[in-house]
Amino acid sequence: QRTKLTYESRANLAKSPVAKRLFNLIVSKQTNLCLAADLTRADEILDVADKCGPYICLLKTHVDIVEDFSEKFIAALRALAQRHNFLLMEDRKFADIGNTVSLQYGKGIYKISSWADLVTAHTLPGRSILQGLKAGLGEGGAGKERGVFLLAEMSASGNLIDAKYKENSNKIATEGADVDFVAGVVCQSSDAFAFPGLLQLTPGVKIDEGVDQLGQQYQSPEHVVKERGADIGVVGRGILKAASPEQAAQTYRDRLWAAYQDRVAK
Ligand code: BMP
Repeated sequence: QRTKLTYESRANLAKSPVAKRLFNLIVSKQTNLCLAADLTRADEILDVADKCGPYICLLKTHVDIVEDFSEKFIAALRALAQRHNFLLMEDRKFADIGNTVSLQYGKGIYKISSWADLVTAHTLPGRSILQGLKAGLGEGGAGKERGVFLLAEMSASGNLIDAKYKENSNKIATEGADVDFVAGVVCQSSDAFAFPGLLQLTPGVKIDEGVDQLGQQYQSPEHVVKERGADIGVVGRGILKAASPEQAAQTYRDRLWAAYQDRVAK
């Protein structure tokens, strides 16, 4: 059972070079916290990335909500990622035909493949989503370690994903020629996939469990790690809206890490 194995042992099983790097980073830094930096100004994102950087393994962006996006912002974000040793994930949730996805990944204003270590994608279009992303590596991303997390479940109440969709998403993540590009799965439960070389990224984490006004559903750090199989917990507003985001990041990091240690000890 993958949830009983340590991150160290799973690093050796990973087929994706980025997944291997992320497993090892989690171990060396002792954090399985991902910060969802959902802020709309570049300086706000850089500020929270600098303050929370020591406590996170991954910083997740929605770059299309940044009102003053610039190449300078990306350079500064990459510098912070290097200084504090975390990876960058652009949560683009690609979901189109291969050709369109390749353009969205490599071109346009954002040139995502040139700076994001990881991206997210829906499995809705099928396997061609992986081929499209690989094609979009282009000049900016070619030769660099890049990978994708595929969505197999969502935290939104009333979402349309059923058991069959989840099972087929697992097949796309674990079978075929492009699995070396898949670093993990975004999901809500450990039965979404079994292969221990992939990472489970689980959003919808908050110390105060409950729902927001727009369908988001929250579980505690302990619950997502111990009951749902999360390898990395994603926290946005639980940190961003706290009186001290830095202190909140530390608390989430401590609780997620303790829950992981409990999980593998038993
Ligand atoms: P928050 O903790 O503030 O609710 O933020 C959750 C983050 O995780 C958001 O960036 C959202 O886009 C993302 N997310 C999610 O909430 N549920 C999913 O199923 C998949 C996601 O990527």
